Amino acid sequence: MRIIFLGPPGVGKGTQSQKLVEFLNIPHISTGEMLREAIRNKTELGLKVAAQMEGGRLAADEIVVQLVRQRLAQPDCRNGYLLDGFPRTLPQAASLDLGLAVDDEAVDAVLNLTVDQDELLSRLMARAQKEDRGDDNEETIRNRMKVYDDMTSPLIAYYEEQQVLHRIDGIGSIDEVFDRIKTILEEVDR
Ligand code: B4P
Repeated sequence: MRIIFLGPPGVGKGTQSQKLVEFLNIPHISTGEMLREAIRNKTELGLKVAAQMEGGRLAADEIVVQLVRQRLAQPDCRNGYLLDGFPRTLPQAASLDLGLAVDDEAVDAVLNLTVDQDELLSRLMARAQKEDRGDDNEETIRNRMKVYDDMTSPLIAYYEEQQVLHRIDGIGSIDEVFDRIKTILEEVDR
């Protein structure tokens, strides 16, 4: 299956993606994780994106598209993949539609995970206590939510029009949310 996880920062995309890739045995492609790794390793690309990410802004489309293009060209992506946090802008979505994936197959499902703003903020503030991420502080989090509203939320209408969008309530335990996702994917696969 070819799956996209969509949703605001902190909604639980990364958490649910980890469970889903294990369940479906497909590669997990998290652009956030790839960018953080580049920053940790101080690569040329990492140095380019560090300031944007730490300010809560998005990395440039060309950089992220290039990263995803290289990853999707790997042989393990031939039979499906899960894109976690990509696309995040309309130009990124257009590049995916224009054949970013080598196999050129359309996406089977776009999972739009939702929770309210207060819950997002509290999850991200809790994550800030556990993980040392440069983009988890209150000011940056609010900025990321605005960036999501401006740049990423238009993708909901984009994928609704393609009739592949599925809304999932992200409130509840991690396992409850995962059960909802499995139910939807069973229907898609029928
Ligand atoms: P991401 O790494 O994608 O992360 P995220 O949106 O902040 O979080 P996610 O939704 O994965 O939440 P998580 O599971 O951790 O992006 C980080 C940054 O990378 C972006 O701001 C941007 O700068 C850059 N970037 C990434 N992709 C890009 C792209 N395509 N283009 C440009 N820039 C890009 O969950 C959050 C917390 O909630 C965790 O602590 C978790 O334990 C908890 N949680 C999860 N589920 C829960 C539940 N059911 N109940 C209670 N808590 C829960």
